[in-house]
This record gives sequence, C-alpha cells and structure tokens, in this order.
Amino acid sequence: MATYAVGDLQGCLKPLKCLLEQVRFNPASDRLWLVGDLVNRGPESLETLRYLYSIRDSLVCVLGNHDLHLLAAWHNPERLKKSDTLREIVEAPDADALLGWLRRQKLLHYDEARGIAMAHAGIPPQWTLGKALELAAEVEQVLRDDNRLQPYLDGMYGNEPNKWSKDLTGIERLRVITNYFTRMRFCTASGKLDLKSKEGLDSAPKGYKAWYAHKNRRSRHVKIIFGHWAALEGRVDTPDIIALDTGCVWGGAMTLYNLDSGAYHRCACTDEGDVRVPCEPTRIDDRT
Ligand SMILES: [Mn+2]
Repeated sequence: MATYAVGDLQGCLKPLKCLLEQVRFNPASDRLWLVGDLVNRGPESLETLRYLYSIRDSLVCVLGNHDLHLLAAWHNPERLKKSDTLREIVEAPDADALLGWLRRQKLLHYDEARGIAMAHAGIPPQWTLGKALELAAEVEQVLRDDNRLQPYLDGMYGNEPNKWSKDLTGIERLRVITNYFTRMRFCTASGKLDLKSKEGLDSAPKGYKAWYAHKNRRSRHVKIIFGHWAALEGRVDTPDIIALDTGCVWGGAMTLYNLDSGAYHRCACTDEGDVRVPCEPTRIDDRT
C-alpha cells in the first residue's frame, strides 16, 4: 500500500493515467492525494472528473480555485467565461453526482499520523495548523449545506478583505478564508494578501514573500503539500514544503510524489491538436 500526491490536473487525464500506470497505482490498496484544480483549461475536464469519481474511495482531495469556480458555474452557468472549459461538466447528465461529490471535499487536509497537511494554495503564515483546520472547516460546512451553498458561491469572488481578522463575519470571512487556501501566493508576515502577482518569486511586491517563506510562519513544524503556483516549477527552498504544480496544462509536466519514499515522478506532455499526449515518463529521485 502506497500513498501518492499529484499536482494540479486541470483536466489533463492522459498524463494522470500515465503517472498512475508508471507507479502501478492500485485503487484497491493505494491512496491518491489531489492538491485541487482538478478541472478547467485542459482538454478533458469532464472525463477527468468522471475518472476521479470512479476511484473516489481511494482519494483524498482538497479544492482549488477552479473547482470552486466549477461549483459556482453549476449553480449559475452565467459564471462561465470564454476561457473556461467547464460547460461540458455542468451540462453532463451525471453532473449532480460528480458535483455533489466535489462539494464534499475539503479546503485543508491533515494526516496526523504522517504529520503532513495539504491545501491547494497553502496555509498563511499567521495561522497555526489548528487554527487553519478550524477555519477551513467553516467553509467546508457551508459547501455541504444546501441552504448556504448558493449565497456563498455568489459572494466568494473578489480580493477583499485582503487580510484575516477574527472579527470578520459573514461572506467576507468566508471569502478571505477561501482566498488563503485556494488563491494565495504572496503575502506579508502578518498575512496581508497580494492576489495579483502570479509569476515566480522575483515578482513579489515590495514587503511580500511567498506564503511559506516567512521565518516565523506558525505552521512551520508541519510538512505541507500544495499546488496552484505553476511558476515555481516545483522548486521551493524551504524544508518540508512540497510544491506539486509543475504547469502540465501550460505545456509543463504533471508531478506525482510518493509520500512514503519521497520519490518524484513526472509525466511531460506536448500539445497535439487539442489532445495532450504523454511523453516518456521520467522518474526523478534526486531533485534539487
Ligand atoms: Mn489554482
């Protein structure tokens, strides 16, 4: 029995299957952790979601910004933008089953036995793991609540408030919690967010750093797996921080990480029409 974590899928099913074949993934005994952004932009969002649903008992999944956007589009198709590739999901005959499953996933997962946490974007520096779990649960409860889901999805968009305060209530509180777990890249030591910069570390605005790079980050004693930030190309120089988004959908590769051995596997991809064809998989044991 092995446990793996895989970076942002964004509807790229072939490289996922290539990686799972490479490690001989067995849904009956192995576990697969997903860092979120399962869908959107890539060629096979619906088929990706259907495949994941078929092996759902083997998955641990946290939600990304694209997954939340999909839920919002399910309730209000006017939310769909030209660049989205989500219409096939919201119009699918099995949409209710697929999205009913998706909305029951978490924003933050913590495996106590392993001491490993996983969130799509990360955990902001001002929160302990305990605080982060408590606040993630507030949003997770809303996602599961038929009466509260719609107003949440309508109100979750936006960059403000840009900083957590315990005094926040209502949709503003839910929005900033959601932004920390699903959209954060750069922030200040006290957790003030910059949600505009999306490039690599040298694009940090003055006074801001990558969320994980703050010296007194209160979750620094926990290993954290995250995705979302393709521009990092999987390179992080902070111990116990594992970045798995290597930009598969943008012409990069998909990365699979073995939680037990620490080995990395990658499937590089090329565009061929609208189909993504996996290249020869490579195994990466000694990454710098
Ligand atoms: Mn993302």
